[in-house]
Amino acid sequence: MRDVSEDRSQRHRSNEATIVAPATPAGAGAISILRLSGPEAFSISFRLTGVAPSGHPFRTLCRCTVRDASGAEVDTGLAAYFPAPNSFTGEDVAEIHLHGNPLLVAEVAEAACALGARPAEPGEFSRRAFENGKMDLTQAEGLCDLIAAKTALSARAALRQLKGGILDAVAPLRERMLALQVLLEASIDFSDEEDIAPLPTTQVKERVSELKLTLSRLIASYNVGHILREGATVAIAGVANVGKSRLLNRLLGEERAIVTEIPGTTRDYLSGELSLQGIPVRLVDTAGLRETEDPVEREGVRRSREILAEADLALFLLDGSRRSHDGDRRAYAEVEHRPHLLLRNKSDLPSLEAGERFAGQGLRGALSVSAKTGEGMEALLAAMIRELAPGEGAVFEEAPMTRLRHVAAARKAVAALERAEKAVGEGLSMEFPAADVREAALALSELTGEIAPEEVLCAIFSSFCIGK
Ligand SMILES: Nc1nc2c(ncn2[C@@H]2O[C@H](COP(=O)(O)OP(=O)(O)OP(=O)(O)O)[C@@H](O)[C@H]2O)c(=O)[nH]1
Ligand SMILES: [Mg+2]
Repeated sequence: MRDVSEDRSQRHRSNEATIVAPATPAGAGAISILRLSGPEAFSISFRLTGVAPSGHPFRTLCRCTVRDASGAEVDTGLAAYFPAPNSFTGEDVAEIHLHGNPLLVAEVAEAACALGARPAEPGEFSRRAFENGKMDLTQAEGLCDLIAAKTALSARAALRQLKGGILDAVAPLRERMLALQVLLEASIDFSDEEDIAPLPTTQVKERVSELKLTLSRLIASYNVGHILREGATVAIAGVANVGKSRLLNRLLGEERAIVTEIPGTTRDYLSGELSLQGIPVRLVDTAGLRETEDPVEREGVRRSREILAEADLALFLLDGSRRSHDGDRRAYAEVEHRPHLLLRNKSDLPSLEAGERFAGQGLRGALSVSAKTGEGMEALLAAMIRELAPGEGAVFEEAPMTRLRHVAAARKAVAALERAEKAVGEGLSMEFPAADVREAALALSELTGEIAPEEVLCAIFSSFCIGK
């Protein structure tokens, strides 16, 4: 893992308290690990296990008898010591491996507290790692996401973030901003000295626009990043009776939705989850988009529109066994300008209009599928992956932005750079763009947590589980 201790050593604050918590989940298992971090971690562990830190090589496990605070035997186990600063938290860390009975774990944790430790708060180990410069805020988030990832691909993305992927993209940008700020300030200070040329405006503009471009690429990576972290919503849309529900059932591999030949069967939306080659997907079947007098169906259509508005991708279905009509075109107008795939369903039936055009495009470009026989499903899945994770290889090599927090900070930086551009364009004194560029750099410092406010840090770390 990338160590950022130098960047943020000023943040270091010594934690007086020694904390203790199980590092393994609650419940019975082969083993459970109790972790201690802080100035007393070694001495408390020594009292509990009899393993002297000085008499035993660091970072290796040593067999021991575990005792409670009164010295009574509780278990046989293993102990290991990780001295500061080469530990997860950057402090002295001791691990005691016990047999996996929650009662034993609670007993030994209590004994540790009797000897001077206190129970750790949620995320407190990670928070200390962050405070001690072992990782930046995006890496801490990556750690949290790695533990929570629902698919292997999500886990890989979280791992890249944990290893410093976002930090590696953002830190050099901030350096470039600070360097530009210095140059701009220099041109103010020396503006009355004739032999020092101020930075030409064109060069300033060029540098600012390069920075903006890189930031906008990072912001765009959120499209894939948030899908990897939270999963994508894919909505199935189209007029009544085109086979939306049957397609949902086909893709989920179960009879989830009611399918009938009666138009208007689906009134409410319903959904199921699937993994699309590792991309977590929530697939939503919606009520057919049509004007109707029936208040129940009308409410269903309204909800469908809401789902469509927030979906990452829409699968728009036509019934390939009949000519498309105005209703299809009106419904299509609702998805046309959002990410969507056009599908011609019921390919098992004879097609009436092979050369038909729809909404200005040849229907030949539409994917031909049959929810009934499964024909065209592989091509459909491949197309969905292409839409949800464009440039799959390239994007997945990097660590995309995964949270709105990242995007908000990057947008703040872009806005500041735009102000700088404007100031330069208006020929204002260089101190104005210099201040704007500095503000952009500060926004990136917020992203990595260098200057994150306490509430932000609390919100992030308290969402971690105890022992993390
Ligand atoms: N032959 C054939 N029939 C299909 C196919 N897909 C759906 N159908 C039939 O078309 C009719 C409508 O299917 P549904 O899945 O209920 O259609 P829907 O779009 O969900 O309809 P609403 O819920 O009313 O909006 C049913 O009789 C299905 O069996 C297909 O690929 N081939
Ligand atoms: Mg339906």
